[in-house]
Amino acid sequence: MKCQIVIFVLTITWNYFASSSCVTPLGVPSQCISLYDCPQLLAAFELRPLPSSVVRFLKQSQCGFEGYTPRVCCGPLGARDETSTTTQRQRLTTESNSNTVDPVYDEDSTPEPRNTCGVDNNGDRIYGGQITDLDEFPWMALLGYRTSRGKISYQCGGVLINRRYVLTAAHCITGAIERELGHLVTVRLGEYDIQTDVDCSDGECADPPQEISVEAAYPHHGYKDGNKNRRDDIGLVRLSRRAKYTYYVQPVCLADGNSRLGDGYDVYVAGWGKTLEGSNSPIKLKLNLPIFSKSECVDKYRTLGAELVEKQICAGGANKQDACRGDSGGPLMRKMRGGKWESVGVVSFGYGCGREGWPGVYTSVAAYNDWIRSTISSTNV
Ligand code: 4AZ
Repeated sequence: MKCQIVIFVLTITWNYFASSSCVTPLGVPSQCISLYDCPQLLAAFELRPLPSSVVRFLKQSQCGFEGYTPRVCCGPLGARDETSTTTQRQRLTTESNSNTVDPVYDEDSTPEPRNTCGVDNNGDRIYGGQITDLDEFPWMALLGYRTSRGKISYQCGGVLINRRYVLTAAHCITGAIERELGHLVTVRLGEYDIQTDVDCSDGECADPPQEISVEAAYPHHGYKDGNKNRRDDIGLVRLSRRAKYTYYVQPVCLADGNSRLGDGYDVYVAGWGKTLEGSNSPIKLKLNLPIFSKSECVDKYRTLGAELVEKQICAGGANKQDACRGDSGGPLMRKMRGGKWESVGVVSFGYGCGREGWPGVYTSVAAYNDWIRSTISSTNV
């Protein structure tokens, strides 16, 4: 009898594990099955040479063993690559099929849907200080400006929100930055260390960054250069071609009305901005900050003649813990329940950097969610 119970329990357990549900590294719900029953991932082993990003993806897909056979959370491989999307809804902007004109994709007309945005495969590492891991925050973008000397200078940040649009600050697109630095001409995606061509960390190397020229930039109409409170400091950059989603290039989710952010709530800011050493960081950095009381923040900034509005968020306020010059346009982010990331704010301004009691000011993404959607849908033509 005892033996029968044991066998019964084992059978149930076996059936349970034989096909348990799981979530793929790209955040797609799926089943944990034998590698040999998953043609998508099995096909990856045919790649020669096997890229390190694919190896990592396969490792992340593993969800156990069946004897000596690995089980995988079966789904599309790493990059939801362009070949699989070519059969999807596709319409052309022009009557011709010329190679010089990129097709316009309907899915570029909206931010990335909730089921596919905000997937950061990272999260199983111990971080050294504030340096991010190679594959952390794969939606981070660096904005490049052509200087009067003809060089490209990377000075602002942004986030990829679908294959064609980067969200940033209005002051990174228009106004003083253009006069003082130059015209925004390029966006770099999948970057980690701006000093090296191929970025490696712990024996893993990232794909080279994707450098995509800027087709158009749309600062919010309400933004006025020189306005002390920097209201409506938000803008969109349209890329001249679609970014390719890879392990190192992914879109972030956008906060909406449901994203509640109380005082003290834990958020992150990331970028390549100025550090305590005084110059911009060559490596992507991150910083954990608390949301700062909005009413206290309003009172503080009022003393400087800046009337903050509803659509702004304050975060930080601790000594030497802040975003700074060069981080502008980059995201304030939070990890949602379920592990995906959404952008809740855009780095806008502050009273210097890292002054005790002086939080940084961020444009609220939730407050401009409708503006982002309508701007994308009307410009993706
Ligand atoms: C800037 O100049 C800047 N401490 C960005 C953020 C902050 C200050 C300055 C917040 O881009």
